[in-house]
Amino acid sequence: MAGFASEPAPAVEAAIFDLDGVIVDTAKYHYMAWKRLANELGFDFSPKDNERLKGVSRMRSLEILLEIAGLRLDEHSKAELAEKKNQWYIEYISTISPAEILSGVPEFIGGLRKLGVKTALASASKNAPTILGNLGIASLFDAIVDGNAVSMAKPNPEVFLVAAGRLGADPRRCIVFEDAEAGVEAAHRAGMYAVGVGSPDVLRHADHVIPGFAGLDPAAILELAQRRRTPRCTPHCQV
Ligand code: B16
Ligand code: MG
Repeated sequence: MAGFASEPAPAVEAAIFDLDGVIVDTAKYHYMAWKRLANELGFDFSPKDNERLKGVSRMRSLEILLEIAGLRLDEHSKAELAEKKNQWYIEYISTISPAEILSGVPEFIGGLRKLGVKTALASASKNAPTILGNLGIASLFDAIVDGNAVSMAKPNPEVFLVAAGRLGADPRRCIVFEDAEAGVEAAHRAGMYAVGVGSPDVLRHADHVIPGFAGLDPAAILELAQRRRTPRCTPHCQV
């Protein structure tokens, strides 16, 4: 959505949103399914362990889970376990409804769009289309990039760079909203400003941390990002 011709172009062109843990708390369903799998394999899996799985791909999540238990399995067994976990997860999210959209999210995204900021969803989840369909919020985004469209999982910046590309936005003029450490790192590697959604103790590397979107002023967040907009590109930057 473009701004009015008389308004200066916003320094922030686009806002990119993670899905799980930012738009909706599907992280709890991922946790339930991974815990069920861990218990079936004979070990426990704590919420603290689960932090390491947030934002990373399904197969990498399984590998971390097996590392925690000190288990080594062949590729075929790993594929079977990942599929089993995914079937449980699909069962858990099958009844997800708009009531589970996190507080203030539609208002915040709508407010950004009114200010002329383009919006995208960038999620590692291959189940994102089902979740967005059940929540009925696909129309909030100008572009949707999910785990089916990218091959490299966060902290690789691919998903955010593809989202910026689809929006025609300069990555250095994008803000990312993320609940996972891996996602914050991916945003920084993409050259983007990272707003952590959750606890500052977990999201230590985010440029700014918010507890959630309820009552959050879109203009205030844009101003913060614009003020802190220093070039992030290092020799490792993949922009
Ligand atoms: P799936 P996000 C990520 O979504 C989750 O945070 C992460 O826990 C999960 O392993 C990953 O999606 C893959 O999900 O198994 O549904 O393909 O946070 O990037 O929106
Ligand atoms: Mg997430």
